[in-house]
Amino acid sequence: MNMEPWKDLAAQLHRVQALKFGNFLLKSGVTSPVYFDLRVIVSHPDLMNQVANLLYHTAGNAEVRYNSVCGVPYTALPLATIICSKHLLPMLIRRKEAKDYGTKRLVEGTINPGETCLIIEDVVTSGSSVLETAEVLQREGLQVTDAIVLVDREQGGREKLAERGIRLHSVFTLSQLMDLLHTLGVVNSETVQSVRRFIQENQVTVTVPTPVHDSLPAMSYSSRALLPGIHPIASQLLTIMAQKKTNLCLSADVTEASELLLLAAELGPSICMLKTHVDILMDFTTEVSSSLRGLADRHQFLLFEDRKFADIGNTVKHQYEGGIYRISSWSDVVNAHVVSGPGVVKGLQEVGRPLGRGCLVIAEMSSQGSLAIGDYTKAAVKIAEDHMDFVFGFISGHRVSSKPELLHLTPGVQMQAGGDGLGQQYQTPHDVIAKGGSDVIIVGRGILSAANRLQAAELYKKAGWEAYLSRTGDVEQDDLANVPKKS
Ligand code: 5BU
Repeated sequence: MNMEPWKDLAAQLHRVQALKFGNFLLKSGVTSPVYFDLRVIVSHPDLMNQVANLLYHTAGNAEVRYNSVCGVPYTALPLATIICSKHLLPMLIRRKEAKDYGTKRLVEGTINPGETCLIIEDVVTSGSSVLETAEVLQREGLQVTDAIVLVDREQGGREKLAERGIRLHSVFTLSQLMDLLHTLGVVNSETVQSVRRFIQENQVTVTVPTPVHDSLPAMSYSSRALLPGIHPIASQLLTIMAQKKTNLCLSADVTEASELLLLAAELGPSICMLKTHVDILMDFTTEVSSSLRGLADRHQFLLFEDRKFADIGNTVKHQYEGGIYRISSWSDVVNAHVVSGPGVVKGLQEVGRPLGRGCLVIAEMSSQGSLAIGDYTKAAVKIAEDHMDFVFGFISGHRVSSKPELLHLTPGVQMQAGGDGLGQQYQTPHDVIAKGGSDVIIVGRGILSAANRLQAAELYKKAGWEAYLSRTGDVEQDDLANVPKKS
């Protein structure tokens, strides 16, 4: 084979300092004799074309069959663009930024489920970024069989990807690249040796985590209710859901107490939870909250005051316990924004824990442009996971934690995806439960605006339950027998 194109590319990469030799402290704390910064190549159009060409030919030489191409963001995105433009191939773009709740797509372009998408990447070390992109594509129904990379650092990524059914083909392995550079007289044999040693001594052994979505689906509500150390409120809710066959929470956003109580009485048998905003009632009295409590106990559903506490610990303690609403005295569940840090949970916990109450952390919001995304969501998950003796789950658009003890409740649900003109965004029960891996659908106007609210509630109950069964493969029937019946 004529090695000139490879040799020339190796020389060019070195010339533009896309790879450097010396002593580089990596994020992991390890010192590496070689460092790649392939982002610089975007400033060199000739080089971009050269790289794109060799990536394309590497796929051809390996006889890879594919229908579309997707670059791992960001460096490989323009490379994929060049390949697709030159060879008239359809491209897909994977969004890297955190998903803005339910409606923003994670993959842009025309997705034809069943087709095969080829992944393009610049450097592979552990293989985790290729895998992340592959999982996003696979969730859209695409097949991912092969990935093409400019440099395989030979530190275990190829094997990791093979474990997940993805073949990795490289334009260069790091050893090949070193040999070429040595032949070109750019590096001395000492450097070649030290890179070889580095490769041998730095094999990535971490197991690539299974994606949050895929880690749970088969576990039934009733088996999760029995997990050791699960919060009693989570266990109670899961048991109710399994026994009543409903994952529907009614968001009872009405302004008159009589209407609220009527809803609780009529729709109580269809729901696992009733969510309130007591501060929108025109006529709240303590009799209202005690009647609500009575109805919840009679029809076996939990009460959730959607108060969204957000202040410092000391203030939320008073807001939870006192004032006219005395929320902690009747509501099983409350929720909190964690914008103020973990103190909000600690404050609420001082009041709620002795009463056996539970708290949901707001990890994402359903409204358009919500700032609860990305690192904020991650920090919210951490706060929840650090306080599992009081926090038993999340408000989020989809599953954000892989811990089966934590529940996910999702607002912004209607039978059809869309919005309300004031920023609310809707997903369908199937999107939320089957695709997103959430546990409970929270429905307000989808039911409240219907001519027959009970009938609408039954439809949501059925849709939510069917989505759950499609996720778990109907394991509920078998597991239900193990759940102790409530006396
Ligand atoms: P809807 O009528 O189904 O749109 O009502 C949704 C309810 O859920 C409403 O009470 C909101 O206050 C609540 N909600 C929400 O819509 N989105 C969120 O992110 C959170 C709460 Br947190």
